Amino acid sequence: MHQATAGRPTHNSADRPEGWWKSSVVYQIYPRSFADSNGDGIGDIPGITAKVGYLHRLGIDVVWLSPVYRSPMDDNGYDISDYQDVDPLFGTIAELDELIAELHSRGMKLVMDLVVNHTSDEHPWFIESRDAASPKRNWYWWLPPRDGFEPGGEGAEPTNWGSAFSGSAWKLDEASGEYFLHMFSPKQPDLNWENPDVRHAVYEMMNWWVDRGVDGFRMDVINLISKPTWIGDGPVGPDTKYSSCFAAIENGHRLNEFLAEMNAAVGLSERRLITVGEMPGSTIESARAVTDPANRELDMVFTFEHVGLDARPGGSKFDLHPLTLPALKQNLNAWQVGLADVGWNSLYWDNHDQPRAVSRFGDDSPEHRINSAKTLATVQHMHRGTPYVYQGEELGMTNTYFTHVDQYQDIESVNYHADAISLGLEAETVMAGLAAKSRDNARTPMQWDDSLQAGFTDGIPWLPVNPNYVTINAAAAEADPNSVFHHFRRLIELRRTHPVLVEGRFKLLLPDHEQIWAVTRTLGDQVLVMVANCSSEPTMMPLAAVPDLAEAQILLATHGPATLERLEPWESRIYLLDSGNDLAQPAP
Ligand code: TEU
Ligand code: CA
Repeated sequence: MHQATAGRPTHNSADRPEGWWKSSVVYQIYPRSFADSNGDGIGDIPGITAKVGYLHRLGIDVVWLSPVYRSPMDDNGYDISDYQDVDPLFGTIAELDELIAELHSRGMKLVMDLVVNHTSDEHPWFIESRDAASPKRNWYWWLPPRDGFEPGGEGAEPTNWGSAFSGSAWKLDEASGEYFLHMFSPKQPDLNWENPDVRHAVYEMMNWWVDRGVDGFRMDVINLISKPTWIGDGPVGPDTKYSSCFAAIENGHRLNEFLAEMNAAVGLSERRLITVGEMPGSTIESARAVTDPANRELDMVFTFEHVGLDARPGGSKFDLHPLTLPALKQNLNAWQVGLADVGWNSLYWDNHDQPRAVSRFGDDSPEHRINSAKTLATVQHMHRGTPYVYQGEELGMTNTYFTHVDQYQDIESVNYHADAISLGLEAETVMAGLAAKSRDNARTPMQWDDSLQAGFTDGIPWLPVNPNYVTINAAAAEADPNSVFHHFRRLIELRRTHPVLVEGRFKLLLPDHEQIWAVTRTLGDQVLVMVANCSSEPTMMPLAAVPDLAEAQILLATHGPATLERLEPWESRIYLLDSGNDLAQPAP
């Protein structure tokens, strides 16, 4: 029993057996855009509580709630000014307690977003830290101007690091004449985790939430918390003024030490809380170390490799780059193989920072949207790991395709547009990058029904509802047994009825095939075979490359009975072979 949790409610093992999160499916809610209960056009906690039944019908085990803490909302809540209070925009602590109780009453769990690489610049810690004499000065990263430069002078920033939201990663504080580090917006100053007081203040806050019944944490850019001992310039790319601060800082030398200390101080493993670390720049090797249960750090990480394949290497995420199926298959396969014997994978196609899965990896045209949304889900769930469903993915919601820059609200998108135009990029190119990659694609309101504003609000939504809500909405999906919603429900159900889908050894077949994604999962004498056509053209399956499926039982398919060999556009099938390995080998 670790000291910090002495006398605190320990885990009730009944509903948190060892490794329970491996067989779970997590649903991410972006509160601003999920459901508005008071007509102010902004989603809120009572709106979420009213939809718990919907999530239960979908079969969801865990809800990950993006930040609802007190915040000036410079980055929609990822800039926190009070970790132990709910922002009035989203509701009250009491309403959050009601949501936790509602979820727990149905055997579901709640994961909070832990944003502790940085705080808001309106957090009392930073307000105190601004005073150079304050004991909280080194709770953040303060440095004098570059040698030989006056504060505020051109190029006086301590290093040439660029922020993730464009511009320098350093901001001058006129009063003290020093600069503070902010890897994201200037209203998101980075905490100094070298300072043990900072770390213990964070652990105390986490324990406070666990005592309120929270079941785990999604940890925001957690692999950025260990800054390098040498703070200096980095390499600058061809068409940028700044070096990438991520490259300089990610996966720092004390990261594993800090994560192990956090785990012990909060009893993350001991209390069997679910933990996932968002880790831009994480590698298979770093993920093995972080998710190895023997190291008692985190359960899983969010890697960014597969969501970076369609960006020009070395360029920004908005520099579009053609994506091929072999590249995507092989990247995910590498992580399957890399964490097959140690650690565990998270599985996601999108979230509140990524464009919509069906528009990016599928085909969101009316002809193929439904089947490609279903097939992307099948492909994901047939990989070994914990699946994450982003709100609306279960409906096949699409990108929003804004046509004018003024429609964008996301700080990253707005800043990128201004920066790119100032660097002379063609407006058309910039708008094409935003249409494909802007985070606002994921943040348009949830489409509940075909009434005004898609049933999201009785007011005016903070971001326009996607006009296709008339056909794409939860009410229509639940009423249609062949909808994307029911396909997700059946997939999630399969995890309960077929342990092979959770634990089964993963094997990629046909790695170079341009259209077909085929895999097997094997557990004892149970073998699942997935064949999927991930293209908008029909294709023929090379039968020699897959196990003999003649006698196999189909567990889930997007299309009706078909010839074994021919796969229609975006057609996928999951077969069950149930008599041991000899059948698992491709037919001779
Ligand atoms: O995102 C971190 C992150 O790397 C992304 O913002 C990235 O820069 C890009 O948007 C995705 O390609 C986390 C949160 O998920 C994001 O919403 C916050 O804006 C960010 O951290 C700062 O807290
Ligand atoms: Ca509201």
